[in-house]
Amino acid sequence: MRWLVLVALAGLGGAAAGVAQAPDRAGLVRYLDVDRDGRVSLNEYLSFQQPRLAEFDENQNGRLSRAEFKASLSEQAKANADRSFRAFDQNSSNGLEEREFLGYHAYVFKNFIDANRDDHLTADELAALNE
Ligand SMILES: [Ca+2]
Ligand SMILES: [Ca+2]
Ligand SMILES: [Ca+2]
Repeated sequence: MRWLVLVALAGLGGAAAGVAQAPDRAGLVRYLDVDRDGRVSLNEYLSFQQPRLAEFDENQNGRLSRAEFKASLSEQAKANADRSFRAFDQNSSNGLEEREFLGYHAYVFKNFIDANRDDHLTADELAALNE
């Protein structure tokens, strides 16, 4: 299920070519679309991202270090990992707690994934990321 990780995509530079490898974008939207309204809301997207913090929190201290955060990102997003980490570590704890981690992903969703800014991701918007 490599493509599920790819939706975690989202470079702050906007490039998300990794999604081009997704075999079935409609299937991906269906997977994330918990309330079955045909679109992925910001909350549905963040619900997908939330458990990924624990998944990449190697030393289980409840926050992602710079290296752990970087490991959680797609290849495209890794290029901006240091800048993103600094920007979203708002309490200067040198780690991203859940609120900060979700803040990052909400920012990415709103600015790079949800093209028409209606707080929902559609298969069309996902396809557009390839262009
Ligand atoms: Ca939905
Ligand atoms: Ca922090
Ligand atoms: Ca949208």
